[in-house]
Amino acid sequence: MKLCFSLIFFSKIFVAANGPQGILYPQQSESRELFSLDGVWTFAISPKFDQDIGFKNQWYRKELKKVSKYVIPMPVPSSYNDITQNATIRDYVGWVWYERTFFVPARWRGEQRVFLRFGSANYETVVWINGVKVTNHSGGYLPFVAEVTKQLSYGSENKVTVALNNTLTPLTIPQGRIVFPNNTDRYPPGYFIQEYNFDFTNYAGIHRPVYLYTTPRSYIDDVTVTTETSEDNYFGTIRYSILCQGCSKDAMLYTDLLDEDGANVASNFGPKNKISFKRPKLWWPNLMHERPGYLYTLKIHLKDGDVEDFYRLKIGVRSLSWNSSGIFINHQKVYFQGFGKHEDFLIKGRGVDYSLIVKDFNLINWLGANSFRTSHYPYAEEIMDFADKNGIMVIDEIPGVGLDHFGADLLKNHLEAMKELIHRDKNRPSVVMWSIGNEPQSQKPEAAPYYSQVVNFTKLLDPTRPVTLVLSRGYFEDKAAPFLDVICFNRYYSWYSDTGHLELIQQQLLNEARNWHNKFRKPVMMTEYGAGSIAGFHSDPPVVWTEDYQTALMKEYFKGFDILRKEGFFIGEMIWNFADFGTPQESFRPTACMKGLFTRDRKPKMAAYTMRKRYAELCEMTGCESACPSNL
Ligand code: GCB
Repeated sequence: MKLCFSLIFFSKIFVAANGPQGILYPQQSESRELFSLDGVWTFAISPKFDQDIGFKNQWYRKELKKVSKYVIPMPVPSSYNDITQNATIRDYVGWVWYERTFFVPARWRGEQRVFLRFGSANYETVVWINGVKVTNHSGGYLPFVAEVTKQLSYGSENKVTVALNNTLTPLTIPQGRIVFPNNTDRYPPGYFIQEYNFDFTNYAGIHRPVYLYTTPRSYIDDVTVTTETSEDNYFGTIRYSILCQGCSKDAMLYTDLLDEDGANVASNFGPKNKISFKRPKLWWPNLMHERPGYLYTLKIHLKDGDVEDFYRLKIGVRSLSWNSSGIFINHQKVYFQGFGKHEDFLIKGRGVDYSLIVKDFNLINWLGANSFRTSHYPYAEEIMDFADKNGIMVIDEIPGVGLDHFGADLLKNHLEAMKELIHRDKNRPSVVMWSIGNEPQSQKPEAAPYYSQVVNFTKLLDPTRPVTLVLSRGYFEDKAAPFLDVICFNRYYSWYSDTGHLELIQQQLLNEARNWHNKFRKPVMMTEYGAGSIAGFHSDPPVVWTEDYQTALMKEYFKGFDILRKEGFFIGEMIWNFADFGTPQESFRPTACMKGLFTRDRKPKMAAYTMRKRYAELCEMTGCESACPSNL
């Protein structure tokens, strides 16, 4: 393959100014070591009415078992809620404490830097190493990292302590509030409840892997990659910029582009450059090509005097564009066939678990889907890796679910979360759209300046992807849609409205989708529709909560979707939800939200078979024929 160098060979190396700025996924390489701190940690909750005791009494300087009467083992990663038989722990709102010890090899002393990285912890987190605070983080779904080189003891035992608080307030993303009822006849003194504007369990804990990893003193701190293809897809271009930390001005950066067999496709150097080459193996979404999800490896080599660092980033080469009626990948129009999901499972709650990830991607392929939305928060990097590899397009959503008032302080936190999300996922080919939230009260006048700022900020950070916000207010009252590239809307015709009247679905769906497009002249897709069903409940004719009703309802939507698709502006259908998922206790929910195609433990309901058939037929109509399930 021909290699084309750009003109910016010798541009000055980018040296990060104020400490680590990157959040690259930790990896082993010729120059890096990686230790997992996952396992069973020690855990304690704070006394309900003395929430600050751990801070006042400096629990992080002591052993938890010496300061708390009730110390129990707790798996990491996992939510803590469903691990014990204790309802107080399940429903706990406030500060909990985690602790574990670990050894650090003596050979790490000296020339290495050491970092501690959490994939996520929900929500407010403070971390100490050997009693010294090393970092804190707000937000439940994104990674954070601290350099701990100076706080560690080398060649001996170390202790990490984490204080974590799951309380949601009007200023957190997502919002919540603590409510103290004032009727003392009915509630004991100090009684309160946590309320929030969403229906999924606000699982809490250290949810994603915890890693300790090393880098050399000078190291590759961050990489940003964008790709494009020529109109005929004959040329592919990869642009990259690399941020180096601790590097001298003479440091050199080299890049090799490797294909999936490890063969070198092109090489280049410099901190900011481009690689252009002929006949790229493109990253295609599932169903649009027989070989979806092709990934290259960008091997980065830093040489700073006698210090060397190596980092390998998986990248997909694809173009992405949009206009008023569609989204295009590699210059071909995309039709989304997928669902909203949740990170949710029995016992572990929202904790990362590879067996569930692999199972879910098997089911995604079995269904013949090409996409999902990370409703209603960013999913684990381990899940996103599978989306990249499998050619599953992702609408990557921030945890801005159900926002109902829009002040400057909230905006600040929203923008921070957006920044962290884009920072984490900017290089992923699977991410084809940013979603800046779900179902806000976007009819309020304050929603207009608020969302215009979130969209502008998002576009400033990443102009290469379209931005959406998932809407539930009517097209006639919504104030956020003018700022968006794509209109996503959620509706539950014949479920939450006109319950039982399946005959109304088509009319209501067609009217509403057309009105969104006519008013705003943007591509439109449906990001939620569906009905609850309890596996094993049946009736003919169908009634609500039966599997029969759920599938009958889906079929009415399908008829509407087919009409809309032919009108050119309607770009996708995502059912709610992939699987049943845990909710807070509510009298109208039988332990979970039951709108899944699969049960919570991934058994197919009738709806799963109906969807599989639908997506196979859709593929024949919109996908690449030889990539459709029936032809594989
Ligand atoms: C919605 C929400 C989703 C809920 C769903 C439901 O509109 O976006 O989070 O789970 O409705 O089942 O009520």
